[in-house]
Amino acid sequence: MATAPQAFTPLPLLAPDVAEWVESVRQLTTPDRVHWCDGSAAELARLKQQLEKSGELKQLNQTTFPGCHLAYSHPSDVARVEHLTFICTRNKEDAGPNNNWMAPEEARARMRALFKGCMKGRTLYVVPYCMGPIDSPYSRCGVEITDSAYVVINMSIMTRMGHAALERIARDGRFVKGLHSTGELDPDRRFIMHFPEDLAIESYGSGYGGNALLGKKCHALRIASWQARTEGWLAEHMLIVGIQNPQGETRYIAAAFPSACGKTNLAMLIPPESMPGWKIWTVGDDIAWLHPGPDGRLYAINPEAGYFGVVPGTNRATNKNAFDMIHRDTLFTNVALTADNEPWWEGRKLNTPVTDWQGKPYKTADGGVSAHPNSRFTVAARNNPIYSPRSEDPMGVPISAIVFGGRRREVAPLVYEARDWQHGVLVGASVASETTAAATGEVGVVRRDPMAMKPFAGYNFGDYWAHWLEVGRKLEHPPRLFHVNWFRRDADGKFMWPGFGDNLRVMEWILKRCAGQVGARESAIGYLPNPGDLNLEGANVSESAMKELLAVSPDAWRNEVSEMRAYLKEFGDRAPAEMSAELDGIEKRLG
Ligand code: GTP
Ligand code: SPV
Ligand code: MN
Repeated sequence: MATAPQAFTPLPLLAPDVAEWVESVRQLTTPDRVHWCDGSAAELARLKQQLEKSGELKQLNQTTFPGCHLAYSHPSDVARVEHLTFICTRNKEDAGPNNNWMAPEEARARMRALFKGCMKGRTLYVVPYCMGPIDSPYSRCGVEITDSAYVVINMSIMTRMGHAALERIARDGRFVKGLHSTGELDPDRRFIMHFPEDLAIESYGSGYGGNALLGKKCHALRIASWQARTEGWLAEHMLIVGIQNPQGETRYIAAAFPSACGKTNLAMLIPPESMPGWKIWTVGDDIAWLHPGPDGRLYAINPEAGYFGVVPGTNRATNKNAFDMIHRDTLFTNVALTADNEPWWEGRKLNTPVTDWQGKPYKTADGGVSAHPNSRFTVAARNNPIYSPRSEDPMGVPISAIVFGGRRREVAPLVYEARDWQHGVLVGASVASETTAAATGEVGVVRRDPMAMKPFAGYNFGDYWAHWLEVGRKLEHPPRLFHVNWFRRDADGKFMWPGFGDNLRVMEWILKRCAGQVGARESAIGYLPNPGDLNLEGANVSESAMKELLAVSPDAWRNEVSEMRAYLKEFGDRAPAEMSAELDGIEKRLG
């Protein structure tokens, strides 16, 4: 068999299946070179240098932003493309009405045609990666083949990438196969295909975020959720945060909010000055893998090793931790530039932009945005000043509460607690949220986004809810389940809740509920804080606003219940009967 010219490396010998697969992809895509990534600092430096030379990466002001770079993506390739994302199961029903579906043979044939010869003149990079701590029994490995050095750099920050991962693959004897090419970046020749039955992903025509960094949404959510169902765990779109109270006790919370709805911010929260003694520890900001532990509690690991975070809105007041963190060794994508060659974005507060996210001259007078609303930073988790040492714990952290949330200007109160796990599954399934710039399409439209997983569940939501119910039944000490909404607006369209650091006030109530230290007011939809139980000392929120934030409007909720019934109907027999029973309960309590 002819082999492509490639640097000598003993690595493939460690995992023969990988070598075989790489060779078959090489024959299909015909790259000029094959490079096996070892994940070393030297390799990373070389890749950056190479991209600087080709103009794909721009070095930023090295005095104020040491080690930072800027990349512009193609203007048509700036977010996840949900309409071009498919779950290709043998049985269409297994993908469910929540996913686009294509028959596996048809999808494979289409992708084969696209991939054929697509790497001519390019380098094929082999990126072995591990999702989760290398020594955790809960971690899972994959190999991404890509022709984008930008993707390699991102993967080296976002995952445990390189030699150690390949060694683990050899030990595990299995891995997720992810094949990616930026192709022509033509939206008409762009597909993100998932083959959960084969643990495989094929992505063509995009170089951006969740479309291209295959370890993230494609593997750690779509493929992993499928695996989790068969193996008895959960793969979720959740942050994981440790909250240390003034007594020095740390409790862990996992929270599922849809894309661009506050996960990174909550995971890195800075306590308000009026709450001295509290401390926050970030375990993860986007994805959680949750396993029932031997003690009957639910344990979470963060499969990622870095953050691919929303840049706009990040400043000293909203998230000083993130603001400081992205001042070194950070890769920015699609932000604007100042005259001093510093990155700039809406809400940075300091300085002004001279060029926009496409590198074109920017006139502030135009009124449009200069950084793309979905511009992102990629940075290693270890750069986070409050990175939890428990993030590296192979067994993960015990979860006291799971919090669901959406971005809703009305209806959903600031916080409420589900009656029990089964009711909580309905609460999670009922999450609705305004769409954001994290995916292409209209922004600000309310849609159902169950458990913040609408774009990421790798199988039928009906089966997914049944699986959630099953996991809850098996847990002797399940976490309590809550719903929050930081995004209620008043008649003038202004946010009624200060949000950000002040969200700790809500977290404190949640933790007190978990510890049985505070009562609650029972309502038709669940338990709400009694007046006076939320610590509002030093918070800038009026009594009337608080009343509104914690109100449950029977009319709005009757409407919500009937919409939810219609939504469940879409899933036919696959939607568990327990969900309708929970809706009956709410309706009855509403009177
Ligand atoms: P993904 O990375 O897309 O999954 O997003 P995310 O859920 O991590 O959202 P992130 O924390 O990056 O926040 C998205 C946007 O919401 C940013 O512009 C934030 O400034 C804003 N935001 C976050 N938390 C709050 C809050 O409590 N209140 C308000 N009003 N805005 C917030
Ligand atoms: C999201 O959209 O939820 C993200 C960004 O976290 S991406 O990696 O593009 O999925
Ligand atoms: Mn996300």
